[in-house]
Amino acid sequence: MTQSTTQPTPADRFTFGLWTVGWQAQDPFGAVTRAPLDPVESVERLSELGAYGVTFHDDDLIPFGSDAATRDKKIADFKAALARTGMKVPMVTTNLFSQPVFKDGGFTSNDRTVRRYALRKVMRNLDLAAELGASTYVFWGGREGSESEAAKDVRIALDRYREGLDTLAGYVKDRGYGLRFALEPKPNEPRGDIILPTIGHALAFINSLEHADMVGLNPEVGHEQMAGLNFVHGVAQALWHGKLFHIDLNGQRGVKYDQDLIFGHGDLINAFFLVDLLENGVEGANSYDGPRHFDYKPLRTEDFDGVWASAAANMRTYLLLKERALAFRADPEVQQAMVDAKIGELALPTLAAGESVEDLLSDRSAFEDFDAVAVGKRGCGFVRLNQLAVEHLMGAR
Ligand code: GLT
Ligand code: MN
Ligand code: MN
Repeated sequence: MTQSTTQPTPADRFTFGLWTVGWQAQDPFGAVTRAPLDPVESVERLSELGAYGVTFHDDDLIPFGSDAATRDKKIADFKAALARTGMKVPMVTTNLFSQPVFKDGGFTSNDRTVRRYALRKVMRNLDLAAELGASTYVFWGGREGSESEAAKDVRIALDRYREGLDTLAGYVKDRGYGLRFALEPKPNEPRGDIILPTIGHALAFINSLEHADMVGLNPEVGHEQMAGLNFVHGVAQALWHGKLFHIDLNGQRGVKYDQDLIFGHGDLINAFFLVDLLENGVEGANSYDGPRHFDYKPLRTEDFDGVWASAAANMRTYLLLKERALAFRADPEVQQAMVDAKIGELALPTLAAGESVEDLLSDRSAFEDFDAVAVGKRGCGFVRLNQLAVEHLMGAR
């Protein structure tokens, strides 16, 4: 293992939310354990570590309630740091969850005045996102939900969610901004139940939008795993629909609260196959070429040395997994095991080119003469393949 391949560079396109390294580590049971971090310092430190860029919520950069002069100064300082370091801002998002006004949601609050305020808050930040050259605008609806079925009619809430996104997408198109929207699903937390809880729910919802062409997904590792779902499967389906617009990488250990661990510090085997999917996607299939965005929380136990160590750990873990995934694919034994397991055969259409249903019906080998019992006894060879993956992952091959 050479150091060079796991030393991140901007070409790897690693990005971090300002809210990740800047998390002060307050949780429902305890106070902050770290001082606030200036966004300028985050840009500089992440750049030194080899990152490509940063992302932010409006309130991460400009504290909520700031006056116009403070706002202008914060933006100017941030822009200067970007110019000094060459760091980019590929994605921007809105905080529609921290302030008490959003306690029942932004786009789906029962209170119409809150919904109108939410739209204006997003519009103002869309202007800034466009100015900074971002290409993706994320919508994580953490407060769009309820704790009681009596409190919200989900069918009507979805009408309002759609209205909000249609209005904002129309705004982006009218202004000629080069932004696409990426919805980020999550099953629960902070609300008891969140609307658009999984990748699948969000994909179906997108189909109902007026500007569906410019709306895709920003799935997060931990959010699917909180629901016991396989993240690699979800991302593969998002890719299949051409809807993987962005991705939030982190770690999660099973069905529990949202841990936002360092990438790879949760389900490592799933992380290995995720990197394999992103880096070595099946030829011809939709592939992902966007930023590798880390949305994690440095552990509450850490000081600032631990914060920067954890930022570096995300990138190094990703690059190590990429290296292992490439070695896995290049291993002749793996290639043979894939042939034995008929991995390539799945790409063959089930009917031959030009074959009709009548042709299939008259093909005796497909049914009358097919020995289903014998074929049913045949092993698939998947264990061997999986063990080879585990051995590559462990550095044992
Ligand atoms: C919040 C959430 C994340 C989202 C961010 C974007 S904010 O920290 O936990 O998963 O990606 O709004
Ligand atoms: Mn999360
Ligand atoms: Mn996220």
